[in-house]
Amino acid sequence: MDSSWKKSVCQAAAQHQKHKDETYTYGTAGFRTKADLLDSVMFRCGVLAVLRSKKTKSAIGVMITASHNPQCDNGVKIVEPMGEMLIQDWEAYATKLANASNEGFQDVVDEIVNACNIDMSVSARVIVARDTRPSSPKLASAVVDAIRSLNADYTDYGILTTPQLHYLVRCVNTNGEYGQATEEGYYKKLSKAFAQLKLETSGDNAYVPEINVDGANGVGALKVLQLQEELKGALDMTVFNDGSVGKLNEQCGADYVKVQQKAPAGVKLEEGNKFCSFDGDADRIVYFFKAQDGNFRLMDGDKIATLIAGYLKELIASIGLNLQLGLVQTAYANGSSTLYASNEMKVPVACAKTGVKHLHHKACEFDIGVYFEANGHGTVIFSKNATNVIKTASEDTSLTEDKKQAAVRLMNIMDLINQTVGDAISDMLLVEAILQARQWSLENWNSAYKDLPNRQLKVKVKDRTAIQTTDAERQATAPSGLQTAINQLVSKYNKSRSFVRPSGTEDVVRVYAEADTQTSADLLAYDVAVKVHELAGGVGDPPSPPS
Ligand code: G16
Repeated sequence: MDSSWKKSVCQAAAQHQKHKDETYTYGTAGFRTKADLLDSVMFRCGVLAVLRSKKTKSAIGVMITASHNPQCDNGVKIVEPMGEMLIQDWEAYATKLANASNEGFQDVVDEIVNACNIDMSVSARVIVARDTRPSSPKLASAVVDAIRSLNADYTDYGILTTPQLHYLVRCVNTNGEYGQATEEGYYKKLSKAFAQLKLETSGDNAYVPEINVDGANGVGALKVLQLQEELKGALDMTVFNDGSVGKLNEQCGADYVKVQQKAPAGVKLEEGNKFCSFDGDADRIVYFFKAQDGNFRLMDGDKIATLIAGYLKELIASIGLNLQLGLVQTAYANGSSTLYASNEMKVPVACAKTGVKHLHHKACEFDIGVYFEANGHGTVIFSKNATNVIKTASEDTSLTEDKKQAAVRLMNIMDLINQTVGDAISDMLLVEAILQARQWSLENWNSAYKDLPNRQLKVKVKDRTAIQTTDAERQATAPSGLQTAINQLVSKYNKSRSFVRPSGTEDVVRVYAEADTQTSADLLAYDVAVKVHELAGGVGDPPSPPS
């Protein structure tokens, strides 16, 4: 077999030397760290994407982004042929390749080729995109260097949201069946489905087709404006934090709003108006508003998930379809949302580890799997069976007009949803379509259930892998004594719960606590954070008590 590729990839790799002392970890959503440490990682992920493409005989996606992290960070997400995150077996190869010494690089490539039985003569195709970070163009060119050195095909789409790249990968690999493989095709697919979901309404309608979007000073702000043109007035969007003044994710964006439980900077919170926040690569969304009592109200991923699941369940029942709908959450899901979904909505609820890759996998167990993290990252996936059953119903002339209309609505909903991954733009349109159908304001939506007060904190430790967990991250198995201490602290408060886990995107341990009052939730989170600092090698000063 021609092995000239070895020489060319090694020559190219020499231009992208690994930092000798750096160890790279494949985290919750790929590699993520300070941008200036990532050149070799990007090159090697480019190599890995080519190998994966040869193995699957399909196009593979590479997205350069650090999503919700600060602007100085960057990262890479690798996308599978149908638009999912890289499969777990290959995360191990990615880690090994990223950490190979400069001298050992070719050996690790050979090892992957042999272990996966990859035919290097097969053609490969990689699709590349990046977010708006200043470091992204250079890192994207490291990926492209790798692809070129292996003589593979590639398309560099420039600046896109992460979910747009996931969409494009699936379009390419389904020869357009999922949609047209262009950015324009994405806007057209979504806006067509949204227009068809619009209902004629009259009388007492609390829904207003207007929304204020906090773009996190990132790519979502740019793309939502492009969508606006295609929507042709069906939804009036005003964009804040569009990147013209502020910094990416700084005091704005979905993560800031969710964790701080307050409106982002740059947004004037006025009663009666509807707001949402995207994160840095527009794969998360949370809604918020100023309630009649003058207070800030957050509609997080849990509220979005229950809105969607409730509506889909009703549509399925109205047609009389026998499809199992389930909801997948993580340990961060507010206890009230889980109770509401299982007791009131009668929807089965599953719990997965943090990371959409885990939730997506679990959601595949249902005919219709709604999955959302509380942080606003989520989507809905329809099994092949569900898709066929819904399509058949939409064409069934023996059904009553009402049932047929409901089936057609479900078809349009399937088109509106980006089933490959959580997508802030698509999720926003879906929420708007449901609110419109229900004739609801955010106050109406919010009244479904009341969140338990909660608090999230971060603790800096020497080595966050000292924290180990089990039971979908709800219990800590290491360091010794930590879980017992958490149990004791939790028992001091009513309706309380707390857990800790190492972040897979930031160098911190995350602490979550909820309880019957905000004061209790704040105190519990603080007490647990102190324990983490004490037992898990905290660095710097111990956490400060709540003010
Ligand atoms: C990524 C993942 C999410 C996860 C988040 C935080 O989001 O895709 O599933 O919830 O990181 O993870 P961790 O708590 O491990 O830091 P994003 O939007 O930053 O890509």
